[in-house]
Amino acid sequence: MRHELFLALVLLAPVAQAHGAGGSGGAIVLPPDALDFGHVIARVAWDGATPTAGLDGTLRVSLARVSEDAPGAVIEPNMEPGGTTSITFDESWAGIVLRYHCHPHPFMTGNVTVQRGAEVSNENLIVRVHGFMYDPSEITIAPGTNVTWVNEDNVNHTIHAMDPRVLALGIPMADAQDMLKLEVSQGKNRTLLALRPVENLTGVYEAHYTPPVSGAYRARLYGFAADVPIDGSVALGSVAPAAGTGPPGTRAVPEPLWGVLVMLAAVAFIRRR
Ligand SMILES: [Cu+2]
Repeated sequence: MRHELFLALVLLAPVAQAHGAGGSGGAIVLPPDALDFGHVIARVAWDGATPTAGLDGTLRVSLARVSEDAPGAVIEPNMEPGGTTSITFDESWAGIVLRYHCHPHPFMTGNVTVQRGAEVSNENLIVRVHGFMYDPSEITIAPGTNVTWVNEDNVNHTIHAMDPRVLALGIPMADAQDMLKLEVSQGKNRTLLALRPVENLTGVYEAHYTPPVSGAYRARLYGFAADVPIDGSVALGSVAPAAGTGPPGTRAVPEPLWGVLVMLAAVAFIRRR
């Protein structure tokens, strides 16, 4: 009897293992700055170029739930490195906002607004897919415009439409806004920022921040998203010195000067005694 049980366990173990590991389907390749919390993937980055000290910057936080059962409508199932996909948005698209994302990287989101009378019309608009982003991610075009996505990354991407099933991929604000904190730090300076939703993009939030000084900044995202505990930090890159402060290095001059002054004061103090 015991032998039978043992045998059953030995035979079933690989099955159970395969079942557990098989849930993810294809391997998900995440960009180096993605924060992987298991069922939730987060990204925190400057929205646009890294700002200059003293100038307004915007941080973008993208949250996505990893879900294998919500693939959405497939526009491009597999765009290999160097591959392209084109769609002509004809008159039937007028008034429609097409929201899309990359299935293996659900934090990659974009949308196409098709509007009669829009400035961009009757041309071929290129959307570059690079650095795990669609660029530009939001476009407004007139019917008749052709859009071509070009994959410049060295991993495969997809274009999946955000139908209602896929909208569940983004983590809604009611959950994220109240449960998540975004802290930006530089040296000993720490600032807690409020997250605001980006209109029309589920799971994408932004926070406005003016870096006070130049230097290397980090962001820490912590709390809960979709009941998953979140705590991770990413480098935000180096903020450039404020414009008009001269070449780099000039600001470091006062520091050694202070050192000399303190030493002179110390010598004077000791001599007096
Ligand atoms: Cu992708």
